[in-house]
Amino acid sequence: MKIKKYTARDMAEALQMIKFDLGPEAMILESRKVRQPGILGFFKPPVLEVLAAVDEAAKPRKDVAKETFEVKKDLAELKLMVKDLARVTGTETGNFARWQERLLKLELAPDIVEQILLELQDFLEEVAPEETSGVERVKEYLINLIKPYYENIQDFPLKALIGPTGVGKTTTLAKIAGRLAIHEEKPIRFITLDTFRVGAVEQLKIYGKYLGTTVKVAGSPMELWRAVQKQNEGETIFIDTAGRPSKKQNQIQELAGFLEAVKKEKDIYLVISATVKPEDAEKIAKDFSPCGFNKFIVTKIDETDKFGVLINLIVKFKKPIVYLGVGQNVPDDLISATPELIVEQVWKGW
Ligand SMILES: Nc1nc2c(ncn2[C@@H]2O[C@H](COP(=O)(O)OP(=O)(O)OP(=O)(O)O)[C@@H](O)[C@H]2O)c(=O)[nH]1
Ligand SMILES: [Mg+2]
Repeated sequence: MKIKKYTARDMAEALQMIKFDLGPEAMILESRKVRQPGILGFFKPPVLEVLAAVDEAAKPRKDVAKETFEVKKDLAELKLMVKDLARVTGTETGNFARWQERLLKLELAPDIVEQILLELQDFLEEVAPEETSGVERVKEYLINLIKPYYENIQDFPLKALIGPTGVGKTTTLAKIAGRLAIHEEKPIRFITLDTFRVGAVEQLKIYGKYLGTTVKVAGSPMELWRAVQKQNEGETIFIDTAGRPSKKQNQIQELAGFLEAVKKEKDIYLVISATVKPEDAEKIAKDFSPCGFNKFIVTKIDETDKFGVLINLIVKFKKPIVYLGVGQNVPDDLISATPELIVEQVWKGW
């Protein structure tokens, strides 16, 4: 008895190899799908490993022309059978590849998708992306992936919002302050560093008036330091800042200088719009890192339908997204973010 192992794309190809090599009397002993070796193998379709045997004492081979004809006939029949089987079992393109495609469509970063596929490999090969059990398993994986960044979050009564131009810093500041002042009846105060944009101070003053507080303008780090020293017990101070294009590193450094002058512990929220491309969001976070932000806020969730960026930011910068801005209404269009809520939001793009 001669036993040999063959690796092929599918059963049809394996059979062709076996018949050619061992002759038509060969028997299939075993077949199984295996992943190709190495990391890249995860992203390629699995191959078929077939163990075949032939009794060498069996009849001598038929002539080659006849044998070739028979192999071709067998092959055609087999191809049909394999196709039918794939249709019936719904594995025509392979669950694994389909998961990869769907996860990338959520705009999750390719390395995060790779991590999910690697860690849940066995499970995802068996379950289609349409099945609830598969979706729940991946959601649970993502929740656990971002959860560590939500543990022991501190909340400081001094808060600054920074970020690119027009992302909704001032509006979001008014939303958070509004929650405190209106819903919790806590004292608040506004300071703005935005002496740059025409109308910026007036914009904040309107919100201040609505929430029963004044606005102090700080034109230098020293003025900011002085304004913050006057903080009363139980009061929360909000610092609004001018939008800084992330390419302008000198402006970001200047902003970092202002924030460093405040020696108190504080929350620095980097505000990013959900409408930017995922790679741009990461670039913005990198560019603003000299300011030492400790939390993210993602705004304009209502203006897009792909939210993978939420998970990308948390995982890559190891910081939580604590609020989602979901519209222009102050203070209502603001949601406190939890890992569960973030993953649900991401799944809206599924
Ligand atoms: N759709 C939507 N619009 C928002 C959201 N947050 C803010 N906006 C709008 O975005 C625009 C800019 O908001 P601002 O708060 O002035 O933005 P900013 O970041 O302070 O802008 P600069 O100070 O000029 O850098 C306004 O029209 C807001 O109403 C949101 O969550 N969803
Ligand atoms: Mg502003």
